[in-house]
Amino acid sequence: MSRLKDLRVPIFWAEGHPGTLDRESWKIEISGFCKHPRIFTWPELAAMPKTIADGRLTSVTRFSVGGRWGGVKVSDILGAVGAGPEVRYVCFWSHRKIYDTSIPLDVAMREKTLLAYEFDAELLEEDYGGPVRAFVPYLWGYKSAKSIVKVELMDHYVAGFWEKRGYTDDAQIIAGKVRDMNQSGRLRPIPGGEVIKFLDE
Ligand SMILES: Nc1nc2c(c(=O)[nH]1)N[C@H]1C(S)=C(S)[C@@H](COP(=O)(O)O)O[C@H]1N2
Ligand SMILES: [Mo]
Repeated sequence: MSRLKDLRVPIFWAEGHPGTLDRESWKIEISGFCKHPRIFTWPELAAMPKTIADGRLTSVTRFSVGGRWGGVKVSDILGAVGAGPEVRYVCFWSHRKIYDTSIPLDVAMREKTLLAYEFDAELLEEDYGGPVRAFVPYLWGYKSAKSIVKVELMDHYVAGFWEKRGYTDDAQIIAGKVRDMNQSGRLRPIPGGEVIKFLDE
C-alpha cells in the first residue's frame, strides 16, 4: 500500500500499465537543444538536490490530489545540460515512448515543476509513475507524464498523446468542481489555474 493508494487516487495508463519497472537501473535521457545532452541514471538523479513541492495533481477528469511531491526541479536538469536559447518547449516521454506531452519552457522553469520520485516521503510505485514522473501542478494532469525515460528540449510544439486526441494543448485548469481525493473524493469547487485553494474553504 501507499499513501496515493490509501487516498484511492485513480491510476491512468492510456498506453497500458507498464508492469514492474526497475528503479536501480532507471535512466532518463535528456536530448534536444542543449550543450551537454546526457543520460541521468537513478543514482545520479537521487544525488541531485531534492525539492519538495507542496502541490496538487489535478486531472481534466476532475479529481485532484495534494501532497508533498519530492524530486529534482526540471529547471535544475535544464541547467545541468546547458539548455540552449532555442528551447521553447520541454517534451516528456514515458516508458515505451507511446505517451508523450510537452509544456512551455516558462512552465518547465517554475519552482514546483519536477521530475518527481516521491509523494509524501514515499518513493513512487509504478501505478503512479515511478520510478520518476513529471509533476506539473500548474496544468491539467495529462502534462504530468508518468515513468519518464526521455526529456526532449524542443524549439517548437508537438501535440502529445492526449493533445492529439482532443485535450487542449495549453492544458489550463478550468474552474469547476473536482473530487478532492484528500477528502474522500468530495466534490469541491476550484477557481481556474493551479489548485492552491478550494472555493468553499
Ligand atoms: N505515461 C502516462 N502518463 C500519464 C498518463 C498516462 O495515461 N500515461 N495519464 C495522465 C493523466 S490524464 C493524468 S490525470 C495523470 C494521472 O496520474 P495518476 O495515474 O498517477 O493518478 O497522469 C498523466 N500521465
Ligand atoms: Mo487526466
